[in-house]
Amino acid sequence: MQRLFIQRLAVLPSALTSFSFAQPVQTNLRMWFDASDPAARTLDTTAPITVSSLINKAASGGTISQATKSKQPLLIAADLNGRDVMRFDGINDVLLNNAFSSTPMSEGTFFIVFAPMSSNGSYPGLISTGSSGQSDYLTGINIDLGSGFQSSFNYLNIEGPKLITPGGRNYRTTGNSNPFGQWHLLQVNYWSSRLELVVDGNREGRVTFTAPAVLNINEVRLGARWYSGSERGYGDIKLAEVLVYDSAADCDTLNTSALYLAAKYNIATSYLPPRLPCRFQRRLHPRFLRLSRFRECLLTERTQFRLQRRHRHRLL
Ligand SMILES: [Ca+2]
Repeated sequence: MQRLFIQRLAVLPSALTSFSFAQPVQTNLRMWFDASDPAARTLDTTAPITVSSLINKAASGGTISQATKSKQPLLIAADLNGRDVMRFDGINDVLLNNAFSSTPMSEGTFFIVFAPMSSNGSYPGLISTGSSGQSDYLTGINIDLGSGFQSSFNYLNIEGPKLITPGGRNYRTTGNSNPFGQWHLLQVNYWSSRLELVVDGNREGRVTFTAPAVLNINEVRLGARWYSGSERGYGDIKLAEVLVYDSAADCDTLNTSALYLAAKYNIATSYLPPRLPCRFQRRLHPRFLRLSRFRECLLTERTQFRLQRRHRHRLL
């Protein structure tokens, strides 16, 4: 039985890595900032070349920008799988819109393709949102690298009004650490009853709660934060692309959009393709599904597996 299971599992990697998607799921997509897309960005071509604005490619629109050259992130051409990315300097670089939207999000699912380059503490930000002029950690969300000096990517802090333990918390699982300069696909679930971090498709920290607070997006920042009355927490990071859904994304959305980013930037992840073709689903052993860290989503696949077994004669 064990051998049979291994044989079945062995067919998976090549099958799974062949999946990729040309576009992320558009339903409930609230923000889509893509520095790799020449049509979605404005550059200041005075050396060094910098990014002065990014349009929101999601249907609701909006632009994040920076008029001051010295505060614009560098454009680094063909830096990641042949794609252009941005480098925020950790000193004063930020792209922002302080009148992004007055309609808050009840939940949020964030995907961020980024590389932390260093962290000297003071909560260097990847992304920050909140009510106008009010602290992100009280009115929106902040995803940052934490309060203290770090020598590797071993700390990721997530805060916001849903959180029951404000003041900083490391969502990287104890013992997990990656060198600075390495690219990752982060997924942050800021859902109605829980807040959790997924790094390259592997679930790490999680907090559950019942706070019904909304997530305000009057102000949106990439590369910095706003709290205690001023802009601060500049991140020394590279950023390629950000997707934000204003919902607890379903499994198909999670996996489709994650695989779109993973394939585009050639980042190894543990995401599974949604709705596997019948020939692969038949080979999925339930034990494999139980082993996965991405259990909720795989329950859908398991259900599909069972349904397909039951109705194989009709599906094949
Ligand atoms: Ca600068």
